[in-house]
Amino acid sequence: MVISSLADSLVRGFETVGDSVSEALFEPVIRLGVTGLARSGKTVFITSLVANLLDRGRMPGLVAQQEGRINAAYLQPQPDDTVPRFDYENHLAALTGPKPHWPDSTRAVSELRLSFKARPAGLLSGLQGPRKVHLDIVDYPGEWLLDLALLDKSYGSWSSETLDRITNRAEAAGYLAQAKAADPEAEHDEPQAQALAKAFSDYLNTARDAGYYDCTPGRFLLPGDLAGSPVLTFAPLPVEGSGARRSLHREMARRFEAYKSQVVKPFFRDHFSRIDRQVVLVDALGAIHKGPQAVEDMRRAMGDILSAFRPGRNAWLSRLLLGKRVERILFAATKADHLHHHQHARLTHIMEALTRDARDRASFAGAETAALSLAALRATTEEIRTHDGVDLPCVRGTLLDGKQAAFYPGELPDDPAHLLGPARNGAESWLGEDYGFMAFAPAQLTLRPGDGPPHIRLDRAAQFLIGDRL
Ligand SMILES: Nc1nc2c(ncn2[C@@H]2O[C@H](COP(=O)(O)OP(=O)(O)OP(=O)(O)O)[C@@H](O)[C@H]2O)c(=O)[nH]1
Ligand SMILES: [Mg+2]
Repeated sequence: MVISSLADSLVRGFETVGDSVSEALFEPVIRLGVTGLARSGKTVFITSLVANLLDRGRMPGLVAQQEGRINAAYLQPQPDDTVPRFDYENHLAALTGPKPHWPDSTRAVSELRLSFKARPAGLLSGLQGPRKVHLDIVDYPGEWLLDLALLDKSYGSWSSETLDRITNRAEAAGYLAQAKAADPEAEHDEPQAQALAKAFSDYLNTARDAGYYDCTPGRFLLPGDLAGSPVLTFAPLPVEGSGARRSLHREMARRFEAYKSQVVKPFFRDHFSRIDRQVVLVDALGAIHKGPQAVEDMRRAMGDILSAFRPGRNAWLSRLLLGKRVERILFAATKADHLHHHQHARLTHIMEALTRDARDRASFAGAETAALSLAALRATTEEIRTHDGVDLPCVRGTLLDGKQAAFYPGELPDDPAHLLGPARNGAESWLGEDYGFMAFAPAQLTLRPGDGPPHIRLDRAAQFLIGDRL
């Protein structure tokens, strides 16, 4: 324990030295983390952000662009040789090709470096020539942040909390029956351990699809290279004490500890601890469509995700960060092109309310935070349709089957409490209003030279996240 935390501190120490050396050479590096739960819009966000930073015709909200200070922006090989590169070209081809479609789901961390040549702002602008600023964008699943809470738990306490939480969920019935039939104190038997782990990860996947967001351990959903390895072959069992030697209980507990030290900690050490700016993407409209329980669950998951940005609560993480902090955090509701712009402010208020608890409990150790609603890739146009004598603000787009449709999603409340209140009080469905959700395909585009793909407020997001450093 002592040795590993010492080693962690050393690694951070060296990185800090490395960062300040490149700062000293006037090539500052901004490390931007992009996260969110599954399907929240991370891949589309990064792809469109990069395309719009390369071709900045639609980025008037980025002050350096507005002031004509960005001379060039270009992609470069990223500095981390062992992290997969974010597959920008293929994702962009999917979104903007002749048959536009959404990119495939991504399951692991990836990274991309974009470099700018920009003249500094203000007085220095005339005196200094352009300097280089590097932007390293890191895409990682929000579920991995939820795992931070596991570090404080023993196998026994994690098991009992998890079993308590899922006991009434229909999706968990199959796993719970298997867990009940197992004898944790019997001798460890690998096929049985694998069957339990498989049933538990099947449960996690079904639960996530059903709208639950508390689906940890995160790597069970996104195993990548670790699929089938012992660190992912454990599951919660009703256990007491520390378990007999060679028992199923003892082996599961050992693997739980291995998951913490060999999966969770390296992620925080190698990726999370180096982030300067962070955007947390949230598919709030998707959750509202699924119903009150999904909204409540998402609110809780957001609270847990955000606790990673208040490291005071976790001694290990505080030691690892050595006082370094994320300087800015943006909470963005994605896919705002599903709403007519007259509802965008309401979506932003809901976003603010969803994260308020987490923000109130402690400020993010001095980080500046903001909330907004955006569409990384605008797939719709707006129109007013009259229905039963009432004007409905609609959006129109192409459905996944190629048909055109106009769509009215329902009226979000002025006061977010009208959604979050019932959600918190366990309502089964929304009273009165039904919130629709329609899956639009990306629109066919003909881009003018110098323009990136169409978006909503991506320039404002970029200004908040990196504008002050350009
Ligand atoms: N209309 C619209 N839909 C969007 C937008 N961004 C994302 N989507 C939808 O949301 C889905 C998920 O987007 P991704 O960017 O793949 O989300 P992700 O967070 O990378 O998902 P995983 O990699 O599976 O975790 C897409 O397939 C689209 O259907 C947007 O700006 N507008
Ligand atoms: Mg993705």
